[in-house]
Amino acid sequence: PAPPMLAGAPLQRSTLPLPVPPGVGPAPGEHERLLFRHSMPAPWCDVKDRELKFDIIPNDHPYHNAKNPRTVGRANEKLASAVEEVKKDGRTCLVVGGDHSLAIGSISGHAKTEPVIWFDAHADINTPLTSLSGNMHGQPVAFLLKELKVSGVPGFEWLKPCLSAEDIVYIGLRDVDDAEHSLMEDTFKASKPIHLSFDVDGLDPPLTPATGTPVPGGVTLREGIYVAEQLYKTGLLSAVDTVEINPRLGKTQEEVDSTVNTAVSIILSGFGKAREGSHSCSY
Ligand code: 6HN
Ligand code: MN
Ligand code: MN
Ligand code: MN
Repeated sequence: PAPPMLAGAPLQRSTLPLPVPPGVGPAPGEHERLLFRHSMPAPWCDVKDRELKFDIIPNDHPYHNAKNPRTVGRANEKLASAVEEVKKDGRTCLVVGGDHSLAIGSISGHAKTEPVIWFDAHADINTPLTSLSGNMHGQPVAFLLKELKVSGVPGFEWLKPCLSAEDIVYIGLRDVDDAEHSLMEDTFKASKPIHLSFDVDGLDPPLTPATGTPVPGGVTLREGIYVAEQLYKTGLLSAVDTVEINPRLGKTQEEVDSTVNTAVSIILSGFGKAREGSHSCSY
């Protein structure tokens, strides 16, 4: 069938850089295996895969509270270049993580990336100074915002903050640290290419049990799919991150399967699968 249209261009979708951050989450290749074992055929998508390999930097001492800054910084530098290449190729970019710190590279590589939809239980806007956990997955928004001027972090010398606070829309927030409250703003002007950064912990925990920081009271599957379908329908969805899927944290095979199946159904909706049945043209 003829491919559907996205933003007026023939659809050549789905490139999969698979950035599994070193030492964290599933073993290399595991995401890919899980994703393909569970994915339904998507015949309208022309998929081009790639897998990124990252180095663990020795003696990677914290920068203020931020842990593993060099390892995470250089991994993100590599991811940013990979995303940039995919976008130059005119494709929609799907990144399968990995934790949410990968959004620093993914969004930087996407560059003309306003607005960003941050789907998450968490605001991920701590700085190396405010973070209580030191975990980089709680800080990507701060690194990306021009207003916050995070600088001097080893491993991130390449990074140029590319977002303004008004470019970010949060969906699903329900676990925001005190220090994060003062840093937030929601505005949405949907006329430019959209970047969806989808943390599966934005959904209600029983849907995606295999994730690191679940928070009760999340978004239903119906609502999550609706968000992805509506973003697809704007014709402006230009890049998608799916993050915090960690099969090692599933207590049973069933928990792993439901997490992966949920993520796959969100991805398919963002790439044009409609619940009433998919069409070979947009609408
Ligand atoms: N994530 N606000 C907490 C922190 O450690 O900074 C939680 C971050 C969770 C990050 O998985 O979205
Ligand atoms: Mn995490
Ligand atoms: Mn997150
Ligand atoms: Mn989260």
